[in-house]
Amino acid sequence: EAAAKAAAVNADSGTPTIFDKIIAKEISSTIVYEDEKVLAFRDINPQAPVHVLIIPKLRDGLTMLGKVSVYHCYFSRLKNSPIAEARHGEILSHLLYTAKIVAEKEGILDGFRVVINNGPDACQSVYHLHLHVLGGRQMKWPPG
Ligand code: DGP
Repeated sequence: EAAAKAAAVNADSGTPTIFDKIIAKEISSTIVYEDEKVLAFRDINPQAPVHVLIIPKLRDGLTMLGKVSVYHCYFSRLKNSPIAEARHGEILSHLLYTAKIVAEKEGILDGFRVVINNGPDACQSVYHLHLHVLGGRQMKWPPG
């Protein structure tokens, strides 16, 4: 089953990232929630007592939420990074709904933050769309 998943992931149009290996369970992670469409696991470098990443299992042409200006493409692979289109509406809403499920499971419904770092200017480091769910401490605004 893991091999089938990996093959499906490799067939999509985005460049494979470390998150594909996490989905295929080739790299271990602490999974908080999983269904057929999304995987939620603890960030390796937590910025809050609760720091969970939520990713779509099949990127289906979706790597980023929005386009990166070519002037800011430090890495050539970003030039063709697939971005959200109308057809991604269902998975985008499912990702956001999963943030609520994760917050509920982690006991942080009274206050949590959902972050998407999009593109180099926002310090996106893994080009597989992901939501950060942060909580368990007082958040500050504006974020750095
Ligand atoms: P971003 O900077 O928004 O692209 O966030 C990427 C996050 O991914 C960053 O907070 C660290 C996390 N991360 C990177 N590699 C791994 C990994 O192998 N395992 C886990 N659990 N998290 C990772």
